[in-house]
Amino acid sequence: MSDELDYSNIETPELIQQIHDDLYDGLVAEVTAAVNELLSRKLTPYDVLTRALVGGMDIVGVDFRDGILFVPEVLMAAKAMKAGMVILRPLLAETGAPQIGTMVIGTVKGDIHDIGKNLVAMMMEGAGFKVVNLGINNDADKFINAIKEHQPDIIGMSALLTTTMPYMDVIIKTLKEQGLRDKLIVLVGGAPLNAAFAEEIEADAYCRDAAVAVETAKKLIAIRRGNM
Ligand code: B1M
Repeated sequence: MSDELDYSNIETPELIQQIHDDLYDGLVAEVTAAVNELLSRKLTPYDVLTRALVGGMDIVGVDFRDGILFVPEVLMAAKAMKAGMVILRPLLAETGAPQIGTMVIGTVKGDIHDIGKNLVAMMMEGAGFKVVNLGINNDADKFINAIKEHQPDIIGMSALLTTTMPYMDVIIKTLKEQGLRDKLIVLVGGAPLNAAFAEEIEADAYCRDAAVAVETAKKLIAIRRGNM
């Protein structure tokens, strides 16, 4: 139980290392307690997110790729990561920034990876955007319906698989067919993507990570509104 875990005697660099290990082992209570301990030491929520949680998930990713970890273990790691994100979400959203615009974001059809997409959603909320998070496995109709309902300034699409990233092209083509493309800023992201792919499918920008997504969204909104 997290109440029984006392990390107060561990130095910060070792505690970050401990989170990497606990995330790897899918230990929800331990990750929760260690995240709270780091926050109590006045590390920013963003630092805890990037150095402890994202850093830990990077290690999981390498061992998954190399066949050292398998899907059940990675799912447990993802659960531990999400437990940490639950603590950080309100803190990242608590900046009091004025609302800048609305974003509809989702992982595309065939893809169930949602950790990175949820991070982007959290960081966008923290930067003052209203975010409508469609979740995973979204086909073009789901994006179109959400656009009609929420009238966003931006849509964000996420894909983590080389087999699902081409579906972003289908969504952009559908937006064009429905006369919606030019009204929107289209941002794409996910580990297998790059700027050349974004250009090829005529997205407005590729975002390497959540911080870049926020920066890019703010910049492109300012340009659209003639403030730059
Ligand atoms: Co999956 N998986 N996975 N997986 N998984 C990868 C992506 C993989 C690279 C692992 C590997 O081999 N090294 C590999 C893909 C290979 C490829 O296509 N090139 C892979 C595979 C093969 C699979 C399965 C096919 C495995 C199987 O079943 N045999 C299967 C596919 C299921 C499906 O989607 N249909 C599968 C399943 C799973 C789990 C369910 C076990 C789990 C997902 C749990 C969940 O998300 N709820 C999982 C995980 C956790 C991973 C890894 C290990 C970690 C992904 C992650 O969460 N990273 C991943 C390896 C890796 O990426 N290193 C892997 C942390 C996250 C913070 O980073 O998602 O990159 P990331 O997001 C970043 C940026 O990319 C960017 O900002 C984020 C924050 O900084 N970003 C955006 C992301 N989306 C954005 C959207 C934007 C902007 C920026 O919009 C504007």
